[in-house]
Amino acid sequence: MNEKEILQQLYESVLQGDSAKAVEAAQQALDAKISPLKAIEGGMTPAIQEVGDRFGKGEMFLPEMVTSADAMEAALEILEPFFEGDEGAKKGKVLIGTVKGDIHDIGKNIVIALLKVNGFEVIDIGRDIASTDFVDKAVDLGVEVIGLSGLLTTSLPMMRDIIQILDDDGVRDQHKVIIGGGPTSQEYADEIGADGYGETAYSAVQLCNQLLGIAS
Ligand code: B12
Repeated sequence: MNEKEILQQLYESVLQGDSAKAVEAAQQALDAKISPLKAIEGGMTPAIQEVGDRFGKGEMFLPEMVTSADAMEAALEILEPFFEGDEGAKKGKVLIGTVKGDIHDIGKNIVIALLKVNGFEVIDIGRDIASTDFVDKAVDLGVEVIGLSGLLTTSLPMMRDIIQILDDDGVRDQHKVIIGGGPTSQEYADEIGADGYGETAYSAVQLCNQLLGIAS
């Protein structure tokens, strides 16, 4: 199979929610020396977006969205160990999680994998995390960057709250805050006073480099 066919296999397996096929296609991608990021962004992400669009239009239902998410996660497990970067460089600590009320974490996990292979120490605080927990943990661990992920419209106010709590606790200047996920935008980041917004996992790496003054 050539690259185009393998990416198509990844696309179809996620769309169909076929974990076995997704795992097989992920392995084929590695064998064909397709970079994990290309396999994700060129094959699986468009498929899961299509699933979301169909769900939004009422053409697909929750159980199908779940099996598609499972297929994507199964393939990611195969690909993630093969991300390439400069793991040796110790660039700084990033705490990242999905905000309260939101359990979407596929995107967050990709961001984490990319940050790690690009030399950041990453603390994954998980998903559906209370705003105060983000702040407490960030302070305890002395992280340079706090990454907030959210895919629901209702996640947006949580991001605002976290920045407010950092302010109230007098520690806002000790941590950079970056946001990402479907409903977020540069405009929203500006509105709540976040330090950055990233549309993709790679942009999370670029943002952290920029904010910490690291040449990339
Ligand atoms: C998969 C999925 C699920 C899975 C999640 C599994 C999991 N472990 O994550 C399941 C089936 C569990 C699920 C549940 C629900 N979902 Co859902 N889901 C999706 C779907 C189809 C794909 C999300 C995804 O994984 N995308 C792939 C990844 C790679 O992309 P990503 O998350 O955007 O992340 C990338 C970037 O955004 C960025 N990024 C992400 N985080 C961060 C953080 C930082 C700091 C930075 C810089 C960058 C960054 O980098 C990532 C990699 O490039 C979306 C549709 C969509 N278009 O987003 C709906 C969607 C998000 N879900 C939706 C809904 C409504 C729900 C439910 C409420 C459904 C229900 N009735 O129960 C529940 C919510 C449960 C909850 N409390 O959270 C809606 C949200 C609507 C809204 N505006 O609020 C969407 C948009 C579908 C739709 N069109 O209606 N969902």
